[in-house]
Amino acid sequence: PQPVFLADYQPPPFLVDTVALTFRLHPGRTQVLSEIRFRPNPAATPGHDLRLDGEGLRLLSASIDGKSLMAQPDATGLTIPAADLPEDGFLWQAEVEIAPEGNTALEGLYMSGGMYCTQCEAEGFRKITYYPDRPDVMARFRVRIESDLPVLLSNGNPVDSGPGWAEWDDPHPKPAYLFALVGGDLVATTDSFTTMDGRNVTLNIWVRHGDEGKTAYAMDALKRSMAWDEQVYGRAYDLDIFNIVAVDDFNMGAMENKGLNIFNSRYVLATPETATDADFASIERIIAHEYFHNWTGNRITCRDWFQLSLKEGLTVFRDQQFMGDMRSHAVKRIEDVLTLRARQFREDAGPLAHPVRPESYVEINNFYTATVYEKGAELIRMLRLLVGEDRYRAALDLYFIRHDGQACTIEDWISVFEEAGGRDLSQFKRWYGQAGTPRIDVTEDWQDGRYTLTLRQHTAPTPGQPLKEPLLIPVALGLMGTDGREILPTQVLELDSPTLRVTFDDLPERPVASVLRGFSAPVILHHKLQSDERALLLAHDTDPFNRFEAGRSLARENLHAMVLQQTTAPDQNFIDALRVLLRDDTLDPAFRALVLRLPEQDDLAASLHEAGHTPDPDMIYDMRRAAQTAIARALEPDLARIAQQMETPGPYDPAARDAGRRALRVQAVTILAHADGGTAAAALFQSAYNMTEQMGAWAALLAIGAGEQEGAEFYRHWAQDRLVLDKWFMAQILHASPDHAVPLTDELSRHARFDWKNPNRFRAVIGALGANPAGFHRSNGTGYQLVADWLLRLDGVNPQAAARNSAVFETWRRLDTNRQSLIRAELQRIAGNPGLSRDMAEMVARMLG
Ligand code: BAL
Ligand code: ZN
Repeated sequence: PQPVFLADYQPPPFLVDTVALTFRLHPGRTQVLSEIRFRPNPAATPGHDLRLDGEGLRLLSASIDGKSLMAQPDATGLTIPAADLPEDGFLWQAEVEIAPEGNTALEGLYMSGGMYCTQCEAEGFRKITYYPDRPDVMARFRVRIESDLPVLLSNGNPVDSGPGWAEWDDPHPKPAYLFALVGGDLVATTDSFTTMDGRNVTLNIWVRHGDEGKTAYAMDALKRSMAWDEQVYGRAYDLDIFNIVAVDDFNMGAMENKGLNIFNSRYVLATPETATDADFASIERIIAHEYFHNWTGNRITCRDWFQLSLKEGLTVFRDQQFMGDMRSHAVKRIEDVLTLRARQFREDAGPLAHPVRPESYVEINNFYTATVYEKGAELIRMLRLLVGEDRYRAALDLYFIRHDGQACTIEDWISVFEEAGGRDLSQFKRWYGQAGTPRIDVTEDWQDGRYTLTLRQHTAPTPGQPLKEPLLIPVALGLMGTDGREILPTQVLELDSPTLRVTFDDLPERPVASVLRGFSAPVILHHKLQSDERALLLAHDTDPFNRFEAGRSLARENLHAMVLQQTTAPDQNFIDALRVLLRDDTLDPAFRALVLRLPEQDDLAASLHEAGHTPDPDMIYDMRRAAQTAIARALEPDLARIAQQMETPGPYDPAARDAGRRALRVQAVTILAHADGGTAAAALFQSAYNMTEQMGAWAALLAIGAGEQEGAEFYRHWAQDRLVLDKWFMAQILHASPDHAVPLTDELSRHARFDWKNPNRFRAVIGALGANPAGFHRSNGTGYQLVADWLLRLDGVNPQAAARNSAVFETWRRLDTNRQSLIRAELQRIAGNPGLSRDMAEMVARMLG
């Protein structure tokens, strides 16, 4: 397949005013009737043929202005010659047949547990009917659904309904990717919200019978999201009804279809007994994210898919702000940076690296990535820092006024910041086009009372981009005195050339620099500090992110030393610093939990590689465990005290305060297990009244090779709850020992409840092996082989999910030559498979480079 290039963009030759669709939902032969009113696009050259996208459709009839025609579809659509098209516009009518019951790719119209539902982003609408399926064609949709199913939903407001039918009208022009339809035997939780402009909005969350008791938190999160977008961005909801539907089989987390959000059920359904605090937080975040898309994505959408970050980066940034406001900004920022490093830095450092605005793609589904989403959000965070909060808000106001109802580009976005921010941002714009994570090296000089700080930026080559230009990088800096007092409060330096030197005179002593406060830019910082300086920042930095970061750097340096010198314990001063932190009851428990958590195996592999070493997954696993054991032995009484002290009496409250206490308690028990043989964890498992502690305790047991009896108990109790069952599968594999992980995954993949066509279940089993580095990277290659076998099998039914899971191999080039050749062989085996999907072919080709 040919790649699509950003540089080749052409405006659509025809625009669409209205779309009327009739769906006759019927097992075995669903029919879709379309009436589409086209007119020539004044912005395009005249005289074009009409090209409509369409895949897997059986065309029954077609006509233009009532005159039937014999269209000859090809594999990707059909073309009507210009000569057959009336000059001023025309009505296209067509009747197609589709087979949602056989649609395992979960794209277009498909079935999940007896319910009809859709997923059209990015290019799923063409699997429903013939249409110019591109985001810059925005039209008004009216939909009629005919079916015996009791609940029939589509976008917009309900018009009318009767036995066996329902009609919906969406007054807001939208691209086809935001179309949605649902038909099923569903039950709603209903509430309402009155907008700031006085509109009374009905809110429904539709679920399968039996799940209605699990929607309260999602509904609460929705109402808080609606209020927040009004207060913070001045954006109100614009329809009379907002429907959310939970679906078990879903490729993404959720989808922001206008007025009809469709969610993976794991991001809707929760009770204290079945969902962890992390699940509750994900639900809150994703409900907010999809709701926020109503303005950033739906009313203002993307001109083409290269601009995807225009809506995704911005909406992630908005959901991050919301979560910070709802919970804790400090903790949220640390968690976001941990995710960014784990997913986006990893992507940026390997063969799948691409710019926030890619220049080409074969399959756009392969670009719903951490770079487009999370790095995209970081770019907006930097823009806000560079122009200031007030001008950020002014820029957003301008964006909403100027571009409402339009399909836009990154250029449109940058322009509102240039105008409202009063500055030229052409250099900043490079961030959108240049892949790779910049590295900043910091050096210091102290002479005669003059302190000089030198910052140097460098970005390593990435695929297709051998040379990098200097970026505009905001670096937030503060200076601390050795007594722990702040000498210089935060100021933002703008590093816009390869090197920046700043000097500070008249300082009473050599300061300790706190660089990149708040993680002010998505970069890898190299700033050598003595361990007592790090300990000082950990204890006293006024910036909570850098306080955390000081602890993390200490941990990483200790673990690196253990791996490289094969010592079996971290330095005493690291353990002492942890003890001080653990005993400081003035500190937020959630913050303490984060600092106590050692860097993950993958973080250590990446940082060792970055430092010029070849990471050894087995050694990393062993040394991380050895460090846990040493910490557990040294801090046993403190950890035991914390485990008791952090008990939350109940009833369960998912809010940040109690969630933080539970996080610290579980973290304490997890470390403690390395000293007490799991006694505290086993006790917590038995006494837990919520899934967070039950799951946390069981995981702590699994990690020390115990927990078998608890696992059996867990299964007996939860086997009928499909979301909890995902946890049962996943935890065992994630925490399995290196030699047990592959055989266990193989065994569980034969389990009667391993429904591999369900994306959540596939991720919980095959995905979990990839998330267990020492297990996946067994040097005999059995992990690679098992995963490749499953990817090939999944590719045959669901290419999008298979391609997404294939990114597990993206770090292969940093490994030793034996592992590299084993992975290369698996990637080549996949690449050579006849009938490989376009999705998978592109991913594997990029990884093989
Ligand atoms: N637009 C796809 C799902 C999401 O990012 O909200
Ligand atoms: Zn999104």
